[in-house]
Amino acid sequence: MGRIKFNGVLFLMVLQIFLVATTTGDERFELYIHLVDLDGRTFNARYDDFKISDEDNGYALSLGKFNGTIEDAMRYSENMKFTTFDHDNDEDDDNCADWFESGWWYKACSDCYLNVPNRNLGWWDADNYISLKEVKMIIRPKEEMKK
Ligand SMILES: [Ca+2]
Repeated sequence: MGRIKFNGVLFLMVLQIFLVATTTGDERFELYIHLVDLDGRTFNARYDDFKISDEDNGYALSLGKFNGTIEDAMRYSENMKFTTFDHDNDEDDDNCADWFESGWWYKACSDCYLNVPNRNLGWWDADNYISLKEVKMIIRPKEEMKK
């Protein structure tokens, strides 16, 4: 199973391009995250109103309501701006993007690590850090919520 090595900016650009290209107004998007741990157990985390603010607001994250089979670990990053190597928007004394070699909506730093090239991918579930061998982030229109 290969792992795509996005740098933070590319990752953001892909997200932004998708959201801009597909948003026609008041559509909402669901973020569906599929996780597989080292023992092959699968989990999912779903957020029903995934949004990223514009560049002027630092691509801040908002998530909507959570549903899933694991803890709501991404919530910790909600409202955080995106941090990259050259834009330290996190609350840590250092730059979390430097530590983890990738961009993310870091706070100090994160409760989930889904985009880290040289460390274990992982997700905090209560007091357990679940190491992951596979992560998929899927963004799809929330059809039933269209006005
Ligand atoms: Ca910092």
